[in-house]
Amino acid sequence: MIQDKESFKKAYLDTFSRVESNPLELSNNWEKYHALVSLVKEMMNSYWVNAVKTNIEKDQRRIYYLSMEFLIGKMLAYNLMNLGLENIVREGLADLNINYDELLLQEEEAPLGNGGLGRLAACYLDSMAQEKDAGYGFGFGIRYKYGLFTQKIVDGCQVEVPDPWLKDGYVWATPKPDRMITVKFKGNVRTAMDGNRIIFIHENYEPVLAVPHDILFLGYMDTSKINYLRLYSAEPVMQDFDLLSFNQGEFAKAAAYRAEVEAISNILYPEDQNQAGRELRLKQEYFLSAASVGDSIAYYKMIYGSLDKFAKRVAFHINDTHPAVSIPELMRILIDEEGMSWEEAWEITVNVFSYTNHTILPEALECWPVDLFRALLPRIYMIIEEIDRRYLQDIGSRYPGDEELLRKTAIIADGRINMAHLSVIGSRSVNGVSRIHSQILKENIFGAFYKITPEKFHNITNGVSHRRFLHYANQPLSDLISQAIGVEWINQATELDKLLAFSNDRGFMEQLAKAKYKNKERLAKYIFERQGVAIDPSSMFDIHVKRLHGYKRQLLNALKIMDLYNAIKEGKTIQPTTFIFGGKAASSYQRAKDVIKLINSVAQIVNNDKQVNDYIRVVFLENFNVSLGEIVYPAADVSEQISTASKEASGTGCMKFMFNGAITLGSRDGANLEIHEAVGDEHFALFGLTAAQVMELSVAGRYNSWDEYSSTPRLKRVIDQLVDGFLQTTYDFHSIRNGLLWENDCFFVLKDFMPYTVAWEGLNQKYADQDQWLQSSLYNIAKAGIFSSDRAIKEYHQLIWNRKGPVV
Ligand code: 26V
Repeated sequence: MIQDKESFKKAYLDTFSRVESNPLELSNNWEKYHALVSLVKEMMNSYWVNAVKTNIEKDQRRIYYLSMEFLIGKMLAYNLMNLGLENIVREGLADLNINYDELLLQEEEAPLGNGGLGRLAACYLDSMAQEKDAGYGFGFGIRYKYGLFTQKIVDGCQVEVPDPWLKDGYVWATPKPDRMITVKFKGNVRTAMDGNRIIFIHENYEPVLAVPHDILFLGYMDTSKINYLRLYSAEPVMQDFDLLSFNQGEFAKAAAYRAEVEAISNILYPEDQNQAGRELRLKQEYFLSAASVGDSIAYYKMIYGSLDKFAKRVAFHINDTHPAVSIPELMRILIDEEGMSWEEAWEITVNVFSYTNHTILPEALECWPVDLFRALLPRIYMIIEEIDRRYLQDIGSRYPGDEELLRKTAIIADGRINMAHLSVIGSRSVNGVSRIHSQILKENIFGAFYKITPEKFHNITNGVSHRRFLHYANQPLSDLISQAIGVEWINQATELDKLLAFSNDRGFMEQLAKAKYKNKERLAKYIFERQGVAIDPSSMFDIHVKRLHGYKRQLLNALKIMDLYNAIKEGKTIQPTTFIFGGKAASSYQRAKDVIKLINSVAQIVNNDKQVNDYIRVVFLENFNVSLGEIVYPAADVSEQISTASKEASGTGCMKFMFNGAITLGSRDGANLEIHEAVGDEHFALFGLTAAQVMELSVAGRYNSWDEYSSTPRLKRVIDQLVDGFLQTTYDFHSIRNGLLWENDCFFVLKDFMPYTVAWEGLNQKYADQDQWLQSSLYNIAKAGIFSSDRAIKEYHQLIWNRKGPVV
């Protein structure tokens, strides 16, 4: 037990001598880091062993959260914070002449996600550990050898570089080869009779081993709050297969087999709003699904001896449709391996699955070509066909003559398998991730399903880990809050509301301003050291960080800055502002990459123009990721959340900014609307089209971007500046201009330009009155509690996972 500095030092030295091969004096920082992680892991392991016993004794429900992405961020300092040991460790190490902060730099961030969806899964793991009394939640994912690429900015353009995050071994994960699962691809299915029952025999398949690597996660200051993330890597079945083939002179064949297998967990697809449609992606999805479902069945039988009451004790949650093949996979196991009837198996399946939709963008909705699917997963395809056949038969008899309903909800149509339809039909619950998004699901993409099964549909607005993004990332503010209202807010984020009592406390408000300033200094230092751009911490930090995408409208922000530049050149004065951008573009998304280059070109002009750079500066942060987010969110004054209304399902960055006291400049979209509702007009800058207006205008002929262009001279000017030499580069921005004009501006950048600019100016003027600004900042922090992922996870437990269903 580590209670104080001395007991820590003893335990550390002990561990060090066990796990390292050099004496402490001769070892490097990595070895010292490795020993520290080993010690923390050992402690966490013993907590886990206790927790799992309680879990079984109390017969708690197990939730499998299946996700192709988990963007977990760095673990060492976060775990120590959750254990309440950070200071003890820092001081203990100092006594041993070891610098704790240097050890922290040794940790690689696991880049196993693209953006919001993956980070949400990580926040939910955190909160599932925290809220474990309602049921045990576990993450199941893939251990990609190469996660998301590292972004370099070269001459203003994005260059993708592989991130070898596993090169030194990733110490937090423990391999569990004894829990591996065999996953079967390709081959053919033969039927036979077993008495009077038809059985299905999958033959000539290619087996792949799914080997788990477990990472433990902690809740706050309570060692019984612990769960794990199980990440699978793909390995060839027989280790001696190569040797065998080698002896038979088939080395090339063996090498090809190994490469094909390992490809499955080799790389994360970097497209986050575009269905890949590739066989390898489907392989990954089935690999994760079969491993997770197989694991749950094996574990359940080990504990309970049979599958009795499986649906009462187990829940599977699919994070978007990516793991949707786990629905037919469970059917396959129950029928083919456990000998159940179709009806028995279906009753269990629809009672254990629930599905969250994270996007309505048509290009992101997964539809697999039947031919590709059937060749890769022949038995799973048969089961999907049968689910579809029975579904259509059932609906056909309940709604006779309603051909449209069948057409709108069928799983297989036009030679493709609609994974969203499979997910809705195979789940007992479907939810969206913000109020407006859930409404759109019901009225729009799942309208027909809503008509027939309204009880399936729910909303659970996303949440973020306030422990990571406020308590851990923003120590100055966290300390100030705890001094004012005590520490309970760390467990119960709605306690932050109590801060409102301090709005007239001058001392407190001064401290609040100081905390923000400190965070801005930290970011300014980071930017100067990495990118050589000097920025002023007393300027207004206006920050736009997220994946680059047309609908997220980084372009709108860039055009606004160009407009502002023009105005300042003509004598306008404003509150000095630093515009900060960050985010990655999918490697194949040229338009998004053009926008990165545009932002960097604008930055060049602005930052090198003496006449304006007392007022504005522009920075594009290289390689935005979780760790950089932890420096960025606390430093923001303004949070840019300006997606085209209806397109951003929720957004979660908006919440991370809010917890850190930024004021949102937001469109009428996703969670912005709920943040606005929580803080009111006075503390939020809302602008632009509504979702209904966007949908109405999207109908052909209702919008003509040329009208906006010709009727707004300021706008016309900046659009022309894209291509008239103003940007002083040979890079060709015609494609961006064409998108806005000849392609009729599908994200309504021009339509929202003036309302956006006006809203920004309002905020900028407000910044001049620091007292008023700080009031709004405080108000945002105080009202952020409902956006904690603890709240979201409680809702998942209440509304979905623990819902009383039939006991099967
Ligand atoms: C689709 C595909 C298609 C195949 C290739 C890989 C891939 C990866 C992701 C996706 C869909 C991603 C959907 C998504 O990321 N949605 C975001 O989810 C956040 C968490 O709910 C939410 O805050 C964002 O608004 C939403 O865009």
